[in-house]
Amino acid sequence: MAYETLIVEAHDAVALIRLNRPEALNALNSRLLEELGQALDAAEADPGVRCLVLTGSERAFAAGADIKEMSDKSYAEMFSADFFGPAARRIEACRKPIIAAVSGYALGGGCELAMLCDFIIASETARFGQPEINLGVMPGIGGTQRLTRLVGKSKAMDMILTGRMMDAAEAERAGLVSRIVPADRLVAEALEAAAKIAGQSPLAVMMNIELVDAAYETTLSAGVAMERRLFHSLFAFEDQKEGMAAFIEKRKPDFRGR
Ligand code: CO8
Repeated sequence: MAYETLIVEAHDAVALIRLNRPEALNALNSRLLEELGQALDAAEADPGVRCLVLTGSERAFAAGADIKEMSDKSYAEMFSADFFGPAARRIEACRKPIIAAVSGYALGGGCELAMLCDFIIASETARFGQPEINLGVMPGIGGTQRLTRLVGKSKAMDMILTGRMMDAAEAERAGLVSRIVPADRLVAEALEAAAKIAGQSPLAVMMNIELVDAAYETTLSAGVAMERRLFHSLFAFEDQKEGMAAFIEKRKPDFRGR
C-alpha cells in the first residue's frame, strides 16, 4: 500500500515504518496518524510480520504534533474529534512489538510516540523533549504520565516545565532509551534487534509485552501472580515444547506461533 506520509518496507519478518514528512520534521498531523494506524492494521493482519521498527529521518524522528494544523482549532473541534485520542489508542493497542529507532528530534508528540512503542533505541544524535510549555500548552499523548514513569518525577518536571531537551546520553542514563548506537547504524541495529525478536515465539513475545506493561498498571503481588499464571499457560503452546526440545537437542528452535 502506498502512503503519503510514510514509507513502509518489509525486511523478512520485520516491517520498517518510516515517518516521511521531511518538510515539517515529521510533525504528526491527522493524515500521518491515520496512515500510521493503517500501516499497523496491515502489519498486525499479516502473519509474516513478527516485529515492527518505527523510525523517522536522521534529522528528526518527529518534532511533535503539527502546530500549524492545531493552532486555529476550537475547544469544540478538539473535544468532538477526541483529537489524537483514537490514534494514540491504536498505537498503544498494537500487540506486535514495536521498536522506536530515534535519530534527531523526538519532541512533544514525537517523544510521546516513541514512548508508546515497546522500547526506544537512540542514535547518538537523538534529542528528546516535551516543549509544549513553550506553546502555552502541555503534552497530550501521554507525556506527563509516561515520561514520569520512565524517568521519575524530578526529571519529568524539569523537562515538562522548562521545555529543555535531553541528549541521547542523558536519556539513556535516565532510562528513557534502552541503548545508544552510532547514527549511521541506527536502522541496521534496530532491524537486527527486531529480527532477533521476530525469531522468538510470537506468543511468548506478546505475553512478555503484556506483563511488562502490566508492571505500570498493577501492584507487585498482582503482577507477579499474573506472571506465574501466564508462565504456566505457555505450556499449552507447541512453541514451549519446541524451544525446550531445541535447547536439549542443541539446535535452533523453529517457533511457529502455536
Ligand atoms: N509542527 C509543524 N511544523 C513544524 C513542527 C511542528 N511541530 N516542527 C517543525 N516544523 C516545521 C517548521 O515550521 C519548518 O517549516 P517551514 O520551513 O515551512 O517554516 C520546518 O519544520 C523546519 O523546522 P525549523 O526551521 O524550525 O528547523 P530548526 O532546525 O530551526 O528547528 C526544531 C528545529 C527545534 C525542532 C523546531 O522546528 C521546533 O522547535 N519545532 C517545534 C517543536 C515543538 O514545539 N513540538 C511540540 C509540538 S506540540 C505537541 O507535540 C503536542 C502533542 C499533543 C497533541 C495531542 C493533544 C491531545
